[in-house]
Amino acid sequence: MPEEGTGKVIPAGSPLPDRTVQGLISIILATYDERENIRKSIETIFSIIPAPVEVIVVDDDSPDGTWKVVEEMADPRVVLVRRTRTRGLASAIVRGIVESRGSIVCWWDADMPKCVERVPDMLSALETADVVVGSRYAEGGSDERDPVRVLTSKLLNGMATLVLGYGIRDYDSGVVVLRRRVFDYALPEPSGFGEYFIGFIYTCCRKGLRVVEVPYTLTERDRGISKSSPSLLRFLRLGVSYSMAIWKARLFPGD
Ligand SMILES: Nc1nc2c(ncn2[C@@H]2O[C@H](COP(=O)(O)OP(=O)(O)O)[C@@H](O)[C@H]2O)c(=O)[nH]1
Ligand SMILES: [Mg+2]
Repeated sequence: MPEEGTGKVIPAGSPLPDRTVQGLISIILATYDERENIRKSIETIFSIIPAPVEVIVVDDDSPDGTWKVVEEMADPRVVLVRRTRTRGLASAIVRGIVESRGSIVCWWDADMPKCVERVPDMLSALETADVVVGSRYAEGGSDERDPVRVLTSKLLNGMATLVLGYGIRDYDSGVVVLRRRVFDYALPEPSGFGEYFIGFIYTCCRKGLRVVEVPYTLTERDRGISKSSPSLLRFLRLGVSYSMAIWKARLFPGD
């Protein structure tokens, strides 16, 4: 697709173009077949998180019509991005970042309204940090999903903590609250499922940003099917991919 040139030169070392709305909290929800969860997730956000808040739903043309539910809500605080030309969790999060305007940016799964209850504490922690990760393994956190998923997650995160360090215990949490300026230092890699989180958090730590964990409890999804473990094969494949992401971050950290 041909690019339109503007002739504008951005000076070396400039931060990202600044269209930030100070004080606005942008919350990104990537969705695929979350028809049964999305309304409650959005309503919970507005009932718990202090305004001003914008919710950005990035839906990949879900066959179950998740996008339609959001469209019908017709809430001016909600931005809907319906992607039809690409798919994937990581690239959806990045698209949400591109659309966001808040000086604080957050994201988590669209199937877990319960985790929103921890967000006020995460926002308080952000007063003295750049990145706040919702952590199942910090003191007080827990994982109440089925034992196989809990064990796999513990093994992966145990390895990540050993290999990557910085005291982070939940390297693939996927629940985060951060300051927009973090994107001047690190951006998630827009490919794959939840692997992006490992490299992203590691880069934030490596670049000297203040990354802290706040405990939360991960429960089974309210309704619908998990996209990371709809089958044993997909689950195992992702396990290998997450392990590789840990080693890739350590051995080929990039700039
Ligand atoms: N936009 C988009 N979102 C996705 C895709 N796959 C999963 N998601 C969303 O990513 C989040 C995590 O997926 P989920 O099924 O909960 O995975 P799990 O938590 O590992 O069981 C949920 O909000 C999903 O709806 C995708 O291909 N595109
Ligand atoms: Mg989930």
